[in-house]
Amino acid sequence: MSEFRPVEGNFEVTDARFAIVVSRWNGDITEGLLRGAVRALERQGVPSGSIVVSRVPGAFELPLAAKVLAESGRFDAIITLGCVIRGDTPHFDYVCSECARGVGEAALVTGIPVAFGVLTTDTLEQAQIRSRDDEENKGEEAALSAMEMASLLQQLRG
Ligand code: INI
Repeated sequence: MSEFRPVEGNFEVTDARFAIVVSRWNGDITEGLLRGAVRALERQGVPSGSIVVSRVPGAFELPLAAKVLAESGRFDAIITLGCVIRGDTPHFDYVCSECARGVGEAALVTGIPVAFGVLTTDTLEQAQIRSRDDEENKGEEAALSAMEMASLLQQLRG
């Protein structure tokens, strides 16, 4: 059996810079996601001076802000945080799909990782569970993904 040299991301990202874009819609939830994301970054030793937080009105606006931040060349990864609750809006599907598509496109056109920390839930209770200050916090998960991808791309680019 051949030995392959693994090329994998890790969480040694103390010299990396991160931008977090947070939507103000469902602010109680998105601020919980933000606390989780910052907690994860700081746990890995990312200094607060290497984290920029920017706010947008709603999840629909996340992709453009993420793209502009990625294009700035100042960040190794972007983290988007938002919350869309099905019961709150008849255009739930449009907001969610456009947000997800746009976040993915921002990463592909800029070559900078953009993590998708956007909750799309049926109820407020489901969103609360995923934004609490515990291990289920999805902001934390998005930050972990951003760190791993920043590290992986550094290695892939040599
Ligand atoms: N934006 C959200 O982030 N979450 C929602 O639940 C939501 N609802 O319910 O409508 C929402 N709408 C606003 C949207 O993201 C845009 O800000 C708005 O359409 C202006 O472009």
